[in-house]
Parts: sequence; C-alpha cells; structure tokens
Amino acid sequence: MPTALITGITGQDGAYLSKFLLGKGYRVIGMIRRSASSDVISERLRWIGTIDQVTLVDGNLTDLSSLVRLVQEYKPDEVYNLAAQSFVATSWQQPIVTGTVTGLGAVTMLEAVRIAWPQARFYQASSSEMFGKVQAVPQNEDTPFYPRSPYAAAKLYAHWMTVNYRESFGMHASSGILFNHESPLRGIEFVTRRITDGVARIKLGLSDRLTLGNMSAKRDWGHARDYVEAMWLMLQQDVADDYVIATGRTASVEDFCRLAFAAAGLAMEDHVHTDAALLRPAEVELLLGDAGKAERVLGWKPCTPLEDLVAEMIAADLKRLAR
Ligand code: NDP
Ligand code: GDR
Repeated sequence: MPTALITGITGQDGAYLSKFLLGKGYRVIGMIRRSASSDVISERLRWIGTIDQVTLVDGNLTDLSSLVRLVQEYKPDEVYNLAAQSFVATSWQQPIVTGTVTGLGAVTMLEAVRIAWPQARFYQASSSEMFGKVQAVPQNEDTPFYPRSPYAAAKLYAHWMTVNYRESFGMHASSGILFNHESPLRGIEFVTRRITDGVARIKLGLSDRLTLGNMSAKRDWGHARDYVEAMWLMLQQDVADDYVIATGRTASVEDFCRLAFAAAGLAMEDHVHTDAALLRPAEVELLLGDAGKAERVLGWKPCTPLEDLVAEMIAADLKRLAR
C-alpha cells in the first residue's frame, strides 16, 4: 500500500485529494497545524467522508523539525505540499506570514524530504496567479511570469525552488500550475463561494443583497475534484516536470454571478452591489490556461463544465443553509 503525506489536508484540495488517494488504495497521512478549534478544523474531511480513514498528524510548514520527524516516521512515497496562506487579498495585509508559509514553507518541506527521505516524489501547489499581469494569452508552461501580489511572489519563489531541487539534487519534484478551481468545499472568502453562499441566502430569504468587488476580472474556473487527479498523475510519471492545469475557458466574475443567480431562478440585477473597498491594490484581470501539455503527457482533461460546477455549489449552499 503506497503512502502519501498531504500538507494542507484540511483545505479544499486536501479534502478532495484525500478522497481520490484513498480510492486508489493509498494510506493517507494528513498534516494539520495545532489549533484551539480542532473539533471544527476537519469539517471538510467530515463533509467528504474521509475523516475516519486518514491519519492526522501534527506539524507546521514553518517548523522544519516537525516536518523532518513526519517524513522520517512515515517514509511517504508521495508528498503533496498543498498548505499555504492561499487568500490573495489577505497577502497584502499579511505579506510576511504569506512569504513565510506560502514561499519559505514550501522550501522547508523540500528540505525535510531532502534530509529525511529524498526518494519521495514531491508535488508543489503552484498557481496561475504567478502569471499575474499576463504576458501572453492563453498561458502555458512557457509563458513568462509577472506576479501581482505578495501571494503570487511567494508562490513564484516556491515554484522556482521546486525546479531548483529537481535540477540540483535530482529529486522527483513536480510543480502543478493550477488555475482557479472551486467546489462546494471552497473557502467562503473566495469569490465563487461568496457568490453561491450569497445567492443561496437570498433564495432562502435570509438576505437580499450580495456585495462584490471587481466584477470584470476573468478567471479560468475548474472543479477541484478534476484537478486533484492531475496532481496525482504528475507524480506517476518517470520524470518530474511542471504542468499547467486549466479548462481553456475564461469567464468574468459577472458571468459567474449571472450563472449562479440563474441557477437559483433569481435575477442578478435585483441584488448585486459593488463596493470599492473590495478592490485589490493590484489586480489580475485575465487568466486563461492552455493545458495542452497535461493532456498530451498525462492524458488529463477537465470533465466539469462551469455551468455544472455553479449548479453543484448552489445546491450545496442551499442544503447547508436550510439545515
Ligand atoms: P485552502 O486555503 O483551502 O487550504 C490551505 C491549507 O493550508 C489548509 O489546510 C490550512 O490549514 C493549511 N495551512 C495554512 N498554513 C499552514 C501552516 N503554517 N502549516 C500547515 N498547514 C497550513 O487552499 P486550497 O485547498 O484551495 O489550495 C491548496 C493549495 O493550492 C494552496 O497552496 C493554494 O495556494 C494552491 N492553489 C489553489 C488554487 C485554487 O484555485 N484552489 C489554484 C492554484 C493553487 P488550516 O485549515 O489550519 O487553515
Ligand atoms: P483568486 O481568487 O484571487 O483568483 O485566487 P478569488 O476568488 O479570491 O478572486 C477572484 C477574482 O474575483 C474578484 N472579486 C472578488 N474576490 C473575492 N475574494 N471577494 C469578492 O467579493 C470579490 N469581488 C470580485 C477578485 O478581485 C479576483 O479578481 C484563487 C486562490 O485560490 C489562490 O490561492 C489561487 O492560487 C488562485 O485562485 C489561482
């Protein structure tokens, strides 16, 4: 039975990846950071139904010795580094935490693997935010990076360190440059969940307005369930490499919003307001990925259309709130 160690298992992708790997027969070790709210911190694992099948262990991405001990003890075949301060807007308020966890934290995990069990295969959760002020449309593995936030700059550091550990030490370290992916387990602060939760509240009469920031920003939105399979496929290759994972379709925040209101049988214009306080100091206006390399080499293709994703998220939020 192969063993996988996942950092960030309590997040959206950690939950979907735990389900996927258990389905493949893995022993799944999930690292969680100590919290005073340990009863609620594993809520996503409960929702997805893997809480009783994963082994949860304490550690922190900023603490090298905790990571070394975990890698020494479990000798994982595969390490998925998903942990991060992942909310772009917060990265301007907390640039140092973001750099420490999202940037240096990835290097700390790479170091733990290099010291304790270098034969482990390593996955780094890189991001389309690294393309930022895009230098080409669509974006692929050859597109130059231009980060636009402390988060994106931290991810870019982690990305190049993953490449560097592969080239310097021969480690099987791959980086997935994933475009936005969503699900019913998306954090409430991200725009898609903010919208589907807001629409569900309006539908149930709990609220009558939804306030958003920049409605014209465009994103390439996929489903987290599809994207975790791509992570796994990268680590099954003989040679480690970097891959863009995306749907190849872009839509604005306004488009997403319109779909969400329509899915609930409501008119967007009656309820949506904008607030300049939600605008970012520097915006990423357009992301559109070309995942041609992933399709050619990994045989990976996304399967969930945006309309289905929106409908699934709305249905889940209606159910949650009705409870
Ligand atoms: P989430 O924000 O949902 O999850 C982040 C996880 O990191 C949580 O489990 C969190 O734990 C954990 N974490 C944060 N700080 C630490 C720390 N110091 N030590 C250990 N664990 C920590 O992110 P997603 O699941 O959406 O994304 C997974 C990864 O992929 C992230 O690195 C993200 O930046 C990246 N990414 C995401 C994309 C997306 O569209 N979702 C696209 C491209 C990249 P806790 O529960 O305790 O807060
Ligand atoms: P993003 O996701 O920054 O792309 O990062 P987010 O959903 O936060 O923003 C997407 C776009 O929507 C605009 N927007 C709003 N955003 C939020 N959060 N709240 C609002 O009210 C709102 N109104 C408009 C934003 O300005 C932005 O343009 C996500 C994260 O998961 C990262 O970790 C990951 O790396 C990238 O996706 C790929």
